[in-house]
Amino acid sequence: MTGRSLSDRRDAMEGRRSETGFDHNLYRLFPTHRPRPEGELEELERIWENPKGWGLLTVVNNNYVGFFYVATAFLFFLLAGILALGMRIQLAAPLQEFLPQDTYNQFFTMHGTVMMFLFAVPMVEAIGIMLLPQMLAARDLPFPRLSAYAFWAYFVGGLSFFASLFVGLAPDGGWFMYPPLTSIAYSPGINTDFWLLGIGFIEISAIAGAIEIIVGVLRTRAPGMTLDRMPMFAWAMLVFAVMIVIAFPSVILGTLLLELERAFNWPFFDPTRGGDPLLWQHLFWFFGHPEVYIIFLPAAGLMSMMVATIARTRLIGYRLNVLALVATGFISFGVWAHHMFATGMPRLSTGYFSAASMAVSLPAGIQVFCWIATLAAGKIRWSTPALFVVGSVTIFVMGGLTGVMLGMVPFDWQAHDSYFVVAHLHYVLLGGMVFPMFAAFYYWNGMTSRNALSERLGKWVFWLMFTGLHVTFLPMHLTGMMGMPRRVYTYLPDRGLDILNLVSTIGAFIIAAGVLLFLIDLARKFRFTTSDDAGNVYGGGTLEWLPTGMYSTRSIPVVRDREPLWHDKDLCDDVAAGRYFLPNSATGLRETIITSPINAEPQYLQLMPGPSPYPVAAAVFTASFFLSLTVQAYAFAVFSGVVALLCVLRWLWETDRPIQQDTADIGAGIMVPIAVTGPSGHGWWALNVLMIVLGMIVFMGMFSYLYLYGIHPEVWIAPPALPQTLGIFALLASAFVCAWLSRRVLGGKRADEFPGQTPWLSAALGAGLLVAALYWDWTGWNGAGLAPDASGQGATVFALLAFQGCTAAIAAIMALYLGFRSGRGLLSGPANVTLDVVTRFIGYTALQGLAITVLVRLFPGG
Ligand SMILES: [Cu+2]
Repeated sequence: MTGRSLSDRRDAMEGRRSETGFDHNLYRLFPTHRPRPEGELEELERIWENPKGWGLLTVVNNNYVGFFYVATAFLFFLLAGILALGMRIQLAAPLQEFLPQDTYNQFFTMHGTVMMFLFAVPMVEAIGIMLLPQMLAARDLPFPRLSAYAFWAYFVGGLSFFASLFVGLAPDGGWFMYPPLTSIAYSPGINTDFWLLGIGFIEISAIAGAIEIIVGVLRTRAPGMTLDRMPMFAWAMLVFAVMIVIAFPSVILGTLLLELERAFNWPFFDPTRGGDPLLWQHLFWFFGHPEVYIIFLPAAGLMSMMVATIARTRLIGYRLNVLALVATGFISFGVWAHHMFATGMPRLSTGYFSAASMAVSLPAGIQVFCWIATLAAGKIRWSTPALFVVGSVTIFVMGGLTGVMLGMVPFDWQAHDSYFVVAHLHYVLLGGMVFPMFAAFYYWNGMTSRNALSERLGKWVFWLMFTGLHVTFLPMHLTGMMGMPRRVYTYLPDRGLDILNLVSTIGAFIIAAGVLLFLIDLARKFRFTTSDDAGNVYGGGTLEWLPTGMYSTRSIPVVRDREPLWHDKDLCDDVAAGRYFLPNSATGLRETIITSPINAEPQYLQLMPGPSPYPVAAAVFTASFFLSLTVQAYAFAVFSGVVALLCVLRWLWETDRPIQQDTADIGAGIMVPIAVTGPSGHGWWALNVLMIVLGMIVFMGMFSYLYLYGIHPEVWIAPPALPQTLGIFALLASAFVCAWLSRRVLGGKRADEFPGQTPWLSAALGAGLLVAALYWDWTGWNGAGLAPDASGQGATVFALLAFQGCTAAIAAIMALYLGFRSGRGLLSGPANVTLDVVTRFIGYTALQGLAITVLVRLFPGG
C-alpha cells in the first residue's frame, strides 16, 4: 500500500501537465471498494462472446485473429524450412541431381520470399495483434475488423502464392527480383508476375496491420500508462509500424512499376529507352534494408521484456533502450545502398553508405549491452526462454560482426554474392528474430494455452537448434571465402567444398530435429483457450498477465509503474473484482477507453464493432482480384474487385453507427464522451497514417522520375504549355476548397441548421473536379506527344498520373458513400466521422495532384 501512495505522490510532485485537461487526482478514486453487482461479469462475457464453428470465420476479436495469424505465420516458417532442407540435400555432395536447376531456382526464391514476406513480418505483426491489447489493458485494438481483414488477406493470398510452387510456376529470380533478369525478355512466364502481384498484395495487408498497431499503441493504452511506462514491446511495435508505413510503399511502387513494364511495356528499367535497372535496386533496398530492422526490432522488444523477467529485475537502461530503438529505425533508412556496393556507384556514395552502415551497429550494440547488464545485475533462472534469449544474443552478435565486415566496401567486393553473405544474413535473422520468437513462444504460451510447454523438452529443442545453427552456417563463411557463389544449384568436386557442404547439410537436419521436437511438444501440450490459461509461468510484471477473458482484462487498471504487477501485489485481485475503469460495459456494447497519446489520459469511449462476415469476404475477393490479374483473367479480376469494394463499403456502413447517448460513465462516476471527431478521434489518426502511406508511394514515384531524368536527360521532352498547367492548378485548388467548405462551414453546424444535402453535394463536386483535372492532364500529356511506352519520362509521368487516378477514384467513391449516408439521414451533427474522413481525403487527393503537377511540369529538361 505504501508503494502505491508513494508513486501517487510522485505524480503530484512531478506536476505532470495534462494534455487534455484531465484531472489526475481522479486516479486516486481507484481502486474503489465497490460491491460486485449480480450478473455484471456475465453481461461482459455475453457482449464479447464469439460465434462458434463456421462462425469463427467472422470473428474479429484479437485473441482469435492474433492466434490464427501466429499459427499461419508459423506454418509458412515450416514450409520455407522444408524448402531449405531440399536445397541442403541437393548441395550435400557435388554434381547431384536431387533438384533440377529450374526447380532449385524456384526453391531458393521461394525460401527467401516466404521467410521474409510470409513468415517474418507477418509473425511479428501477429504477435503484436495477439499481445498488445492485453499488454496495454485495452479491450481490443481500435479497428478489430481491419485486423481480421489483414489476416484473411494474408492467409488466402499467402497460401495461393505458395501453391504456385506445386504447378512449377513459382518465381525463380531470387527473393529480390532484379531486372533485367525478371523483365519480360529473360523471364517470359507468369512466375515473376506471381511474385509481383502476390507480394504487392501481402504488403498491403502488412500496412493495414501497421495502421492498427500505430493507433492502438498511441490511443488505447490503459489510463496512466504514459509513454515512459509503456512496455518495451509496445515501443518496439510502434517503431516497427512507423517503419512499415515508410518503407513498404517503396516496394509496393517497385512491384507496380515492374508489373507495368512486363504487362504494358512501360520502360522503367530498360536502359535503351531512358529507364535504368538500378532504379529497381534503389526502390527495393530502400524497403529491403529497413525490412531487416522491421523484423529485428519487435523481437528486440520481446527480448527486453523477457530479459527483465528472466533476471528477476527491472530492465537496465529503459530510456536508453527506447532511444536505441528509435535511432535504429531512423538510421536504417540511410544505409540501403550497401547492398549495391558492387554496382559501380560513385566513390563518395559508397563512402557515405559504408559509414552509415557501421553507425547502425551502435544502437543495436546499446540494446545488447542493456540486456547483458540486466542479466548480470539480476539472478538468472535458467528456463527454456532464458536459454533462447541468451543464445539469441550470442548468435546475433556473431552475425552483427560479419555485418560490420561486409559494410566495408573492399571486403564487400570480395564477398558479394558468395556464401559468406548467406552465413551473415542467417546469423542475423535467426539470432535477431527466430530465436527470440521461440523464447516468446515458451514465455507467452501461458496466455493462450491451458498447459505450459515442457521445460525438459524445451531445453532439448534449444540445444538442437543452437548446435544445428552453428554446424550449418559457420562452414558457410569458409565456403564463401573460398569463392562458392550463392544461388547456384551445384558445384564441382575436389575444390575443398565437399566436406564443408556436407557438414552444413547435417547441421540443417539438426535444426530441423529441434523444430520437430518443438512441434511434438506443441501437439502434446498446447490447448487453445481464452480464459482458463496456464498463466504467468515465468513471473512477468506487465499487464498481459492480469486475469483475462475475451474482453481482455475484467476492468482497466490505472497504471503507476512500468511493471505494474511487481509494483502492486493486489492488482490482479482488484482488476478481477472490477475495481478500476470500465468494470462492466458502460453502453451495453463492445467498447474501449481511448486515451491521449503521451500521458494516456482518458478522453472518450470508443464503441467497437463485433463479428462480421464482411472482412473475410472482402479479403477473399481482394486476393482473387490479384490472382486473376496474375493469370490474366481480367473480367474475373474486375468482378472480384467490385465485390471486394462492396464488402468494404458494407462493413464501413455498419461501423459508423448513429449514437444514442452523448456520454458514458467509465467507472467511479467519471463521465467521458462517446464519439469525437477531429484530431482527438482515433479515425482521424488512422486516416493520417493512410495518407502518409499514399504520400510515400507518390514520393518514391517522384524519386523515380528524378532519378531517371538524372541518368537519361537526353530523352526528356517539354511539357504541355503554361496555360494548361495553370488550368490544372485551378481545378485542383477548387477541389480543395470544396472539401474544406463541406467540412468547416457546413459540417460544423447541426443537421437542422442547413439543407440536408449540402455537405455531401459540395464533397461530390470536389471529387468530380479531381477526376476532371486528371482527365485534362492526361490528354494534355498525350497532346504534347508523350506516350507511356516511349521513354522513362513517359513511363514515370503516366505512372504518377495513373496513381493520381486511383486516388481520385477512391475519393469519388467516398463522396458517393457520403451521399448515401446523407440520404438515409445518417449524417447528423458535427460529430460525424464519415464527413470528416471523406472531406479530408478529398483535400489530400487535391494536394497530391498539385505536387505531381508541379514536379513533372517544372522539371522537364529537354
Ligand atoms: Cu542492409
